[in-house]
Amino acid sequence: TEIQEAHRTGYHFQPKQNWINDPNAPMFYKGIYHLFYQYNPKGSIWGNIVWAHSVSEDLINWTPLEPAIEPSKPFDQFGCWSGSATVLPDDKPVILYTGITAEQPEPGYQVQNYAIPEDTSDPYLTKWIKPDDNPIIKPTQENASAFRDPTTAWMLNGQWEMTVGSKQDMVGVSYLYRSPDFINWTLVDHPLHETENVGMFECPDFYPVSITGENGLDTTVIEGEIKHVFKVSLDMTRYDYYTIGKYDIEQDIYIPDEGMIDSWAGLRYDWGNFYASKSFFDPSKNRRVIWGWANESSTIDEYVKKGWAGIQCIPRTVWLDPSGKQLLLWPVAELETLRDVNVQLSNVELNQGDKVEVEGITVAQADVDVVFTFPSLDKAEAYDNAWDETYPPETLAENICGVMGTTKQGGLGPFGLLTLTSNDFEEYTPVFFRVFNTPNTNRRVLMCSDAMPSTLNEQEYRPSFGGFVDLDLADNKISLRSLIDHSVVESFAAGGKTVITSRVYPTLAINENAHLHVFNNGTEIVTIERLDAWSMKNPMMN
Ligand code: DQQ
Repeated sequence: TEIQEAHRTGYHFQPKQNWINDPNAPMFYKGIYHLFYQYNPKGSIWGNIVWAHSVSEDLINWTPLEPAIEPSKPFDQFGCWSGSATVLPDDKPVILYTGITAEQPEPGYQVQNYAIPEDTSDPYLTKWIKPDDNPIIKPTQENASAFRDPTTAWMLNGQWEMTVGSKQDMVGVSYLYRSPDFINWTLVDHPLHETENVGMFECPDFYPVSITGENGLDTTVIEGEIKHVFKVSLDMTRYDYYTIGKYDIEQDIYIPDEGMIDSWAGLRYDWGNFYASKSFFDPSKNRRVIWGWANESSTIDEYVKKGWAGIQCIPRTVWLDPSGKQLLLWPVAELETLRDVNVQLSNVELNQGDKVEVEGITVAQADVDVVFTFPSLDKAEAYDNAWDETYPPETLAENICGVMGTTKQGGLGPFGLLTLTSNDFEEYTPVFFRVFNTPNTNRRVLMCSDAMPSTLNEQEYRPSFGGFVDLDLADNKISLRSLIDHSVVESFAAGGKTVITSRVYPTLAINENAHLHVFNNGTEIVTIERLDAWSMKNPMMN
């Protein structure tokens, strides 16, 4: 049981016990942040799903309330699945969610429902009512078992619009609905968007981003100096993919920008364990924030034994990269209030084979921010073109990370952090870069977060997650921030260009027996220009 306790996170969102999955209907209302989430009140595997509810003033310290929405009526008696909140004019929040009305056809007969607060003057929105005119949207015969996760609504030509995830065979479909009053909804004759060969669109998210700054925008903004983001969670690969494009309000469709890859090989919020995410606009700080769920990577037996499963990743501010070609994601600034003891390094040279230990903080619960520099790209190792033939585009980065781990010496890299390291390196979770010499600049910088050596327990799922970082390296510099929290390592490269979350279960590198090192295993010298590492305090966590 000591190990089970050791794997619980300190500052990541989780309830006291039991299973959690998707974040639902995040919102800011009368000074309070709300997070609802899919929760099994009866155990630590998926099932009996209700909407659990917690509130916060800072997105970091959380107080639990009673579940907001639970199965009770014919329109949701077999489950209350994911959905979203919209704050209507006059400060009236409404939740749209998927109700399961029958167990057949599997995984359940799906309708869309609404719920409203009993008392809108209560900033905690403690009690929710499910009116009797539910369900407000029924599926067709064909999509009854694949018709779920309504989005936050926006307004077009004086009517509300929102979209619901679905599929037709292997085509992912985002059905569009329209309503004058938020209760009577009609299906628009064409979807907002559809994508071939990807399967079910789970948890779609559709929102504007500014092309002139980092500020976020309310979902009702549909015109101006903006682009739109369309995100879906694809259940066959279990990643959150997005494209950037245009919401064409004449045709009422979303059109990805030229050059966007609208498939499994497309852009991801996170190249690791991060799913079913949902964003919201925070008017108090003028930002858009994304919540995403990180499932366990251990066996079901282990969830049952430890009595809990699943965490929410640290909420991330999201905005458009100045290139317009991708998003940037960065942990919300409030996380920094948990920073405690600090240690720093500066101008430390790492030769091939060097490991420098970072001591003096609680490295199993830490925030590490580092900038690496190097003299030039001259020693970058050759990119092997055979990889492009061998691996499918959607797993290319991960496959290269798998074959070229930290122990294979390179030219410029591998270099980076060895997190959650045991005394004699029996266990370590490396987060690192390898730079390749290739004419394809999109594949020059590879970031890896490798769970393979993370634990001696070979039962665990230990993927070598990877993603490319779209960076020209003209300044011979790259930054890395890792949030380490016992069984999770969330890492952000180059200011949030590429993000990877890994769940890991060390058997030795736990609590005070965990170490942190900075390493280089390339022939080129790499300098730690600056490193800051902090112990992280425990917030109030449910
Ligand atoms: N989880 C919910 C569904 C959603 C899926 C059920 C995504 O509404 O499609 O718990 O993880």
